[in-house]
Amino acid sequence: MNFEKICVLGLGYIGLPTASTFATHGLKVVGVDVNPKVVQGLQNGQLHIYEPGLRTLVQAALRSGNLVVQDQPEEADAFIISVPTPFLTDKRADLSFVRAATQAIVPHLRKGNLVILESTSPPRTTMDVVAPILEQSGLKAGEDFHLAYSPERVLPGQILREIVENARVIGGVDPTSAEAGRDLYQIFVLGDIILTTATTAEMVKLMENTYRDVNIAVANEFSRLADRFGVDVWEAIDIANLHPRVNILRPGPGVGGHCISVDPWFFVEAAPDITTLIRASRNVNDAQPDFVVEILKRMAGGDLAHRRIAVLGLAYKPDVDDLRESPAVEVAQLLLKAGAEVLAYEPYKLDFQQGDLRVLPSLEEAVARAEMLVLLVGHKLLKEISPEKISGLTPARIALDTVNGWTASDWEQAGFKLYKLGVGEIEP
Ligand code: SAJ
Repeated sequence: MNFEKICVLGLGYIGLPTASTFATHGLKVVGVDVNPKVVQGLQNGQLHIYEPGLRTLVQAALRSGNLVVQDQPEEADAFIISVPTPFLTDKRADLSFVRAATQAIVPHLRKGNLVILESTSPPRTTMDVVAPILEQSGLKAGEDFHLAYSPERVLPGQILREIVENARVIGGVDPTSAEAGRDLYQIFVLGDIILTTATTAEMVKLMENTYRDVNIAVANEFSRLADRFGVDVWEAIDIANLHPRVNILRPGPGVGGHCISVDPWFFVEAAPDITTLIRASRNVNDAQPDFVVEILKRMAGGDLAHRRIAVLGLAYKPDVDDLRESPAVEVAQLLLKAGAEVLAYEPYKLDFQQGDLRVLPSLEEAVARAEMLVLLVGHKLLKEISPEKISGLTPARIALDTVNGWTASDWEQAGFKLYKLGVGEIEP
């Protein structure tokens, strides 16, 4: 199949890089977003999200004239749906954005078109939710138009490279739809393109993130065991990982972001009777912020009320500006709830505010009155803090490192008692 013009619905972390990459590869691309601020910003070359290299790519796409941004889709050869699928408070997938975007395509759908869903979705969404909406046009999926599911698997922070280089799975509602999807993505994808069914592709996406979540959960549970038995979990993991068939991930303050902490719930929702392990793993990871607060409470002598704690890092993982579902934010909120005074610093989001939680303008201000320091995110620039320099800026002399980002001996030399998550202090 040949493509000259496509419509990308949803210009977030996935849709915007996808739309821009197609545009810089010569396709006419209509980027669509329902948020007027996003549309106006992009029309003026301003981005609402941060991802290394993205600004340059978007500006090149706009300058070439191949990318236009507007609030409505229009006729095209292919439509890509890349809108969010958040979850509701009861952990069920919220498909309202997927439904609305699909509905918006209906008036513009023509015979021979290709529609691709990229949003992470519960199994069977393409077949049972998207196809029936599109068929309101009077056209039949797999007969009159092609329909496929192709999940994005790029890692935030490395999106622009991975979008091109990663292997891509394309699941069609029929084999011809998958082939049409391959014809589209091979315009810029250098990785392998694997064709399968739509529901297999949906499962693959959820399985990858669930696998990672379960593996982080076991690492987090090991950190609690190490804490109890007087062992250094980081040392124990390094030794265990020398085994040729073992690769334990890293414990930390919890699992955040918009993918790994969300996607496993889609399986649990779809099949609650057969997802015991997946649910348990989610619960272990979700409880990890409580474990961090419990350690801080021990360090504070049993009570956190009125203790001044410098919270370093609020992002969901190192070197990104994304605070969605961040366990570090959860730790900060739990500390506030326990009556502590939280002095937060997040170098990538200085304007962040959530209830009483507010980011201070500098590291110096966060530590100036602190009694304790806690490192919650392994941002490069937080890991590189000099303990000697910090000791002159803060009255605090105890610190907790939840990500194994600091070297204990350096901090001890600078006069700190450094505790680490997953390092039991019980003497052997
Ligand atoms: N984390 C740990 N320990 C680890 C690794 C990660 O606690 O050993 C935590 C991180 O700090 C973070 C969370 O897990 O809070 C998730 O981070 P991540 O780097 O593992 O993954 P994401 O959410 O940024 O991106 C994932 C990736 N999926 C997989 O690696 C299987 C990415 O490839 C997907 O495209 C993305 O989800 C997505 O969009 O689904």
